[in-house]
Amino acid sequence: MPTVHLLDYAAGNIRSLVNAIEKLGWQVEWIKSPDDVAKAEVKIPKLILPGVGHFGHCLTQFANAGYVEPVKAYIRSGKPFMGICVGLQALFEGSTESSSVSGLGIIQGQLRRFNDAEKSVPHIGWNSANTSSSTLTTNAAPGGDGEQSVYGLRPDSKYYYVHSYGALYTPGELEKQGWTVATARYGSEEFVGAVARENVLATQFHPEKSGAAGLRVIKAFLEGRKTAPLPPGITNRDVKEGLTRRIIACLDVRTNDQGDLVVTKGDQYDVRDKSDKNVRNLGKPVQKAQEYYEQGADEVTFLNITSFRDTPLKDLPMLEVLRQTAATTFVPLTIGGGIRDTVDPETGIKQPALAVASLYFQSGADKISIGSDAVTAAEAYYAANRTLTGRTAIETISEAYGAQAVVVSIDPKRVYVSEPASTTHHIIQTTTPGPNGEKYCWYACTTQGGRSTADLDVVQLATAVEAMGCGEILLNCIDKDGTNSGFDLELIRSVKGAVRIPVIASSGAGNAGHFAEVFEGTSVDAALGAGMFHRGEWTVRRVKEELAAKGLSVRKFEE
Ligand code: 1PR
Repeated sequence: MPTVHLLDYAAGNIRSLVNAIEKLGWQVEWIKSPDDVAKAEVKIPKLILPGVGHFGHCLTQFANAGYVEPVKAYIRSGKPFMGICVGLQALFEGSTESSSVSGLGIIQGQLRRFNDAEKSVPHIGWNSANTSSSTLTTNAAPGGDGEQSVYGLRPDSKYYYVHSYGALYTPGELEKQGWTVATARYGSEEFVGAVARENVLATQFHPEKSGAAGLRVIKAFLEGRKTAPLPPGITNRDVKEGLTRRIIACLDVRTNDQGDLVVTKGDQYDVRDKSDKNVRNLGKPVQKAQEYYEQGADEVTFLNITSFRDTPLKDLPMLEVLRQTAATTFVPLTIGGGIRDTVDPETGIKQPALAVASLYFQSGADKISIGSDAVTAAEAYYAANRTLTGRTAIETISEAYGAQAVVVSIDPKRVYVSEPASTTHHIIQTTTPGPNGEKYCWYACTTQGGRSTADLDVVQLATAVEAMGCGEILLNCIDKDGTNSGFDLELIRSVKGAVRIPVIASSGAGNAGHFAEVFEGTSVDAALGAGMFHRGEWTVRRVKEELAAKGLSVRKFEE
């Protein structure tokens, strides 16, 4: 089996990259010290520099381990080199994310944070990497008559991005340095999605998480195919569309009374069948996830819904579910349930939330989702006059793996009031009055799957976790869960109005029209469905087809 070398300098979840490379029939060898790279002149035919999270954190680790000069020398030697995400950012001179830390300076330029006045930051989701014909003519060596694709990049494909900082694109600047550039648009900002020059390819997006389109790019790099003709009828074009509408399939997982780990689904969080009282069994987690991947789901989320009873360290089957899914499902995977400081049942030793999260990341998760513990942390934050301790699960995991890896899952339920003055909580005026005709409500945050309710409203929780370094909110709604009556648009607008990080709408989806309604009626960043997919009433593909017919941009599944 041919071998590619990966540089291991503690740069976050790299399991998926290994899975993608192995799927393509290559094997991975790890570079564990700068000496290994120095020997590269003879021994290392191809090198990949992965990276995720914080520029300063990654580059400091990288520099402290002594990699800067050996990697620069490797690149100068002319051997194939690929950088991914922070691995692309590392090639620049620096980033405003950590002005005191230097990049490798192979590309002249600085990275800057996206402008969050007009859009959510981080930029999370599927976007383009388009090489305009003009850049190609200047810098890539065209072969044949037709239009050329650079390293398998195609203008009709979408790639998975997750980052807050990027190389904002100024036409001609990088091209003058000899780079061929593929760009994407986020809001009004155009940024660099990928660059290529001589022996170097670097992508801001994660090819290992970008389905068949991403695997094609990795394959082209591994096989040394810098350019290839585009399929007939497809031409390079300037970037236009921007981020596509993200559709997420969610699997609530638990052990049923027979001891099997099953995908289940509740009605307003009650997962037991009304007649026989058994836990609803809607399928096997790994199989279901694979189905949704093949239907074109942009992400898959697993929620271990009973882990509050026990520590997830005991939930080894869940880790196995993740491992197996990550081996064949090349889209981002999120896992939630039980992520908090805990005690290892085997040893009695305290395990911090970061250790629990690390287990999940090593098993193939790209993001972890925190529910109950976020509520406890937010209550402590307000009790201490909005003081951050640096010790909460959100803060420690965000610090180590980056904000984009930390989702907070909120389980709110409506509390109706007759008069706004009757509570200090964030009130909305509702078009769905309460049982006694109340025209106002607030949303109380719950823990332990709705079993316990906190005196904390959803806006308080969302703003607190944003301050702690959470990168995305998964906004459920107990009143809407399993009702097939559409998302709670009032709830979504109120949370979107309070935070700058992306928000995923969840609970209530029953048909494609509900997805269209939430995307057209709110500024939400992604929408999630569960029951309608599990029961086979809708496929993700059909939902996307209907959204596309309404003019909403979606990613199509590529074989
Ligand atoms: O509190 O950190 O241990 O995490 C537990 C996680 O499990 C939380 O994210 C919490 O939302 C979830 N959870 C706990 N109990 C339940 C339950 O259903 N009894 N499920 C539960 C939450 C909600 C959604 C669901 C949507 C869409 N599931 O994710 O998939 O409501 O459903 P629909 O499209 O069918 O309407 P911790």
